[in-house]
Amino acid sequence: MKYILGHLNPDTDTICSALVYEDFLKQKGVEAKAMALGHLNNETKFIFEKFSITAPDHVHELPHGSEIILLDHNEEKQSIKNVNNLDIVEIIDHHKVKIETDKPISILIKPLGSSCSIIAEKYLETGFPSESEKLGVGHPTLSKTNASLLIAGIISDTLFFRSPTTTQTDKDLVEKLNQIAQIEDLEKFSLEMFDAKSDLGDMPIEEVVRLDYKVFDFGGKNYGIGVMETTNKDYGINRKDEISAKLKEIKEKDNLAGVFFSIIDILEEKNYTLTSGDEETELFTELFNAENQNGILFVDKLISRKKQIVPKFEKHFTDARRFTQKNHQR
Ligand SMILES: [Mn+2]
Repeated sequence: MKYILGHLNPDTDTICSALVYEDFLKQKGVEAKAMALGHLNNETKFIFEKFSITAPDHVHELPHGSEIILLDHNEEKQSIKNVNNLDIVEIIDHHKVKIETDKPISILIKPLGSSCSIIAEKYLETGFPSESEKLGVGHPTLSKTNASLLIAGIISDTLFFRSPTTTQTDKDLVEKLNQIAQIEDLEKFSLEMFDAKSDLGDMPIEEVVRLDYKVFDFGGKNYGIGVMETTNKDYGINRKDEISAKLKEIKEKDNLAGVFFSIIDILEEKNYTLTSGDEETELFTELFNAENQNGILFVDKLISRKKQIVPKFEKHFTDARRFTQKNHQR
């Protein structure tokens, strides 16, 4: 059995790509099971209700030596707890590569807007057959529901093509997929998704922060970066003091060098960031030329953690390390 695992704090792309890939592998005659490393967010729940999908089982740890496929991530810190004693047999992802393996494995990493795009391309290789074509064992076809799930993943990760991570391929794939999915109004569908994601009610603040949260190793130090992609930015801004206090707490508790939390207004494409302390505020302000608005760091058009935020940090810490090394050599 191959377990297909998306990343911790799962989002729509990670869940949908894993589920559809499970179906793809099964149709190829491979025993596979998609599992979720955490609760589904409200956007994913909305999708599952809309298309009557059963949520994948949760998993916290797997038995030693289990075969796993990493989907939508390749970093240990974003993966299942005991990833180190599991057997990674395959990786499918669209993030920067940061992995070392002890044997050759199958790796498919593409600079596309979502992992669902990469899974969609697997069907494209065989001409995008719809379910009605009944090609027989070993020739996967795409059901209406699965085509819808792939569209949902692409829309979610690219913020319906607003994110700078979007490629022409993502747009072309959505058009092709929708010939099977037949979603009437994609714009309307995307707004329903974003509104569902933005509806957090009285969720405890720690859950709010960790809803879309990842830990990164920058120059040997660990930093947490959470984002809240929303159509209701005031929800986060109104809770800014609670959030800042929680970021400080998480920094201590998880032994991190710093924690950042970006409220991202999807429709206006604006970023409002909170941090775990003065040093972090200074760093963020410097890196992104942010404007301090009553304790919130405002940056226009900064909406992608993957393509805009993380690379800036990476570069900053790599340059800093080079500088120190050079000074040591002298
Ligand atoms: Mn993704």
